[in-house]
Amino acid sequence: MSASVVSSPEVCSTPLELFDTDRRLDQDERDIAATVRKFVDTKLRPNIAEWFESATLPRELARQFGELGVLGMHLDGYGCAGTNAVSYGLACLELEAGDSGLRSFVSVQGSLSMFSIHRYGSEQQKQEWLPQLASGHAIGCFGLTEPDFGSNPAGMRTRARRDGKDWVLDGTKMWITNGNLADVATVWAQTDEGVRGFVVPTATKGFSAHAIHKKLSLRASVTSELVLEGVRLPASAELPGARGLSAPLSCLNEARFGIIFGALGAARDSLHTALDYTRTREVFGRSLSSYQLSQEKLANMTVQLGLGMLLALHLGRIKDSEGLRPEQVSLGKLNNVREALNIARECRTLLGASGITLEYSPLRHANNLESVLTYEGTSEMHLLSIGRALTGQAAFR
Ligand code: TGC
Ligand code: FAD
Repeated sequence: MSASVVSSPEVCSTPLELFDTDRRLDQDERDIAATVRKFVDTKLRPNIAEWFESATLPRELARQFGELGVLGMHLDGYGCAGTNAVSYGLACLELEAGDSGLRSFVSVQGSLSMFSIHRYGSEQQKQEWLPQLASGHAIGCFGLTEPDFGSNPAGMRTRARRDGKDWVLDGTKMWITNGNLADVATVWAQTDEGVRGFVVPTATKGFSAHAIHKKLSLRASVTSELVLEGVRLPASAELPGARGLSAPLSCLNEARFGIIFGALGAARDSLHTALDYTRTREVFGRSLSSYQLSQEKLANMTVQLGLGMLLALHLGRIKDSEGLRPEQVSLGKLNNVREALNIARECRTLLGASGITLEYSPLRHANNLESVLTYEGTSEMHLLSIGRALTGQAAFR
């Protein structure tokens, strides 16, 4: 017998063990993942069903995330940890194993609000906002989507006009994560010179945020409409480096990258839950896990989870070396969210009726992943982005 083959089948402690992905990580990456996992398991997991049911996310979580060091962790300076992209991805995965709403909070703060200021802001904007956002003393949001322009932000109607040295902003942004919690909003608007970004303190006169209720998905997350009515800002509020639509779209690449890993956390947690349940649930006199149909489901889900993890790590390593092309990010986001949603739904079937309650995580994850499939570019937008890369033809319009 070959020495490299394990002689007898051992029961895996986790499905990902079969892919041996942990050993593809360096020690720092493993430590970061373990730290975030412990934080999620001890501080968040015990409360998450309650937050989901009551549709709340406590504001003080921001400080806790700040202390944990995950806010803007992949950015350099200004109180940010400056980790590599893979570490950031792993943190997203561990957070989303708790709930997509938790990962959303961290994505929006670090990859959209902070990244937009870090990449395109003036030194004064960076000094003013980044340290407070990194520590969680301030909360940020990112307003790109509008009621009539989601997939097609190029059509945005929010307008910024010059009035002397000031800017005056009018318009409405829709579906904005953290909108009601935010101290500062990055708002994208049309100007006579094209799309520009603005750092808007939410206490500015004329700015208001309205919480969106009755959500069936991402309930442990604040989603809001932002209304800007004659919001007057000094010239220094403009993001000086942001010129055109490519600026907000480049921020999306960062958040989408986190989702490539994050969605796998929701899938992993669903699969762990289903595995535990099927081992102890007896049907027709035997454990549910002993039936071939159950094992087929568990095996297929493990294959998809592992392939998603390999893809995420592969893209992460490319991002950390030469950087990713937007269509590579699309490929990862499309596949991993789609497969995570399939896994969460399939896990729910294994739980039978018990699976429809908040006592078990898969349906909560599946409901959340409906939002994740839609935000940061719908699956259709990512298909079209890959289609454009393959054919050279843009079929968006
Ligand atoms: P298009 O002509 O393709 O591009 C306009 C300019 O932008 C450049 N570009 C990009 N740059 C960086 N990264 C990308 N991903 C880019 N995609 C395009 C492009 O090169 C061009 O540059 P230039 O210099 O030539 O002007 O633009 P288009 O209007 O045809 O749109 C293309 C499309 C459909 C892919 C884009 O509009 C799109 O991605 N739509 C989806 C919108 C979206 O994802 N919105 C997300 C909002 S934020 C959010 O959902 C947060 S949820 C967070 C949470 O809670 O976790
Ligand atoms: P639409 O663009 O109206 O799309 C509707 C359907 O039509 C989709 O299936 C879409 O794929 C399809 N479609 C659109 N165009 C085409 C086409 N050319 N060809 C084929 N099919 C097409 N936005 C922010 O700016 N900041 C945030 O923080 C934020 N947080 C969010 C949080 C949540 C919980 C949710 C649900 C959304 C959030 N969004 C945020 C908005 C999100 O980015 C948009 O919902 C998303 O981009 C899709 O826009 P839409 O909802 O207007 O759908």
